[in-house]
Amino acid sequence: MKLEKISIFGLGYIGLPTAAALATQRTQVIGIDVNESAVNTINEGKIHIVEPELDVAVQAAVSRGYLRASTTPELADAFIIAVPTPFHDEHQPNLDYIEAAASAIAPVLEKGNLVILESTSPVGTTSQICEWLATHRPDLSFPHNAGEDSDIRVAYCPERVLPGKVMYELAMNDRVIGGITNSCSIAAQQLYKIFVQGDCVITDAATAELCKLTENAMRDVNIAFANELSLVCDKLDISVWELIKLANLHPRIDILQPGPGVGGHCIAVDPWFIISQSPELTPLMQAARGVNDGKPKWIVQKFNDLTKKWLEDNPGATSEQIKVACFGLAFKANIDDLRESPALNIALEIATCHPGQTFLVEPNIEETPAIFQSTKAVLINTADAIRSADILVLLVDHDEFTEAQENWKDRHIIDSRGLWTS
Ligand code: SAJ
Repeated sequence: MKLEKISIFGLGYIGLPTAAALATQRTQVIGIDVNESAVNTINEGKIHIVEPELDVAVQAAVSRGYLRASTTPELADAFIIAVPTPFHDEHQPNLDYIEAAASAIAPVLEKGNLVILESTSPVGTTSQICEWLATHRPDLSFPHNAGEDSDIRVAYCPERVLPGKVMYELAMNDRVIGGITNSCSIAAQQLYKIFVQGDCVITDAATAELCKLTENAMRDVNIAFANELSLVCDKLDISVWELIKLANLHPRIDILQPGPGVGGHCIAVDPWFIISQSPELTPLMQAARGVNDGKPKWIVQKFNDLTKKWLEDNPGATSEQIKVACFGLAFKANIDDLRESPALNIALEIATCHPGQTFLVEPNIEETPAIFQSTKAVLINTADAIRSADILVLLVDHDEFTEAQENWKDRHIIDSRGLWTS
């Protein structure tokens, strides 16, 4: 099929890198976003998010005329939807952004076009898109009822890239492509082959939807296992880091790493898309969510216990005198993304409840985040925080913290990542 011009809806952490990857292959790309300031930034050849190598790719694509951003949808050969899918209260998937994208695409659809959903979505969403588009465009036929000969082709192809390695993984990872019909899958496969060096494997839409959810749910369950072990080890006074290292020497054991909880927009959210459709069949996934969501509270409790110990070690001192430093606010190592970050929530809880000074250390941001406005917390650098703090709470395994040199044995530390005490 003709794929000379591709339109991408949603210019965030997935849409913009995908736009840049396609434009780098000399395909005309038009990115659509409701955020006017992001659109203006991209049209200047700059980026509004932090992701290694993305700035160079966008700059080159815009200056060579292959990438352009706009708030207004226009004609194209193919449309890719890469918008967020958060959840409502009670963890029910919220498809409002996808529905809005479908409504925006509908008026500019033409016979022969391809529509691809990349957003992580509950099973059935791709068929739902067909319904939404068909309602807006009764003059066109869609694959959910017209089959292989439909005017419009519709497929699901989930993104699978890891923040921090997006540009590399976009090109190298295999893709799972689930068309509503086989000709939809083949059309989508042709599009991804423009920039993907990995395999583009074809299945049906529902299997592709569940495949994406399965990948993240499995990771969540595995992290929960590591987090649960960390509680057991703490009680038994055993190093969980050494334990996992030793267990992983077994050829069929591969335990992940405990941390302060699971953050980001994916791993902590996606299992709910499976659970909400089959609550009675998913006790394991629900338990994993509970274990991972309980970890931040456990860390705060550890902090309160350590504060008591510090006061015992320093007779006559008051808790107002204790200076605390929280190392890391991002949801994982070496990124600036604070969305759904357990580290951020733990630091906020400490800054709110601790009567003394709280220092925040986050090498990837420049200003104290606004949510700390009503606290006395201030952002300082790693060396100053290590020097000045009485209690050190290590929350994110940023390289800068790994490289820090200190005699940790003499310090009061909560090390949620095993960097300084393992
Ligand atoms: N984490 C741990 N221990 C570990 C690994 C991770 O506590 O051993 C924590 C991290 O600190 C972070 C959270 O889990 O808070 C999630 O981090 P992550 O690196 O596991 O995953 P994400 O959310 O950055 O990206 C995931 C990836 N999915 C899988 O690896 C199965 C990525 O490939 C997906 O594209 C992405 O979700 C997505 O967009 O769905």
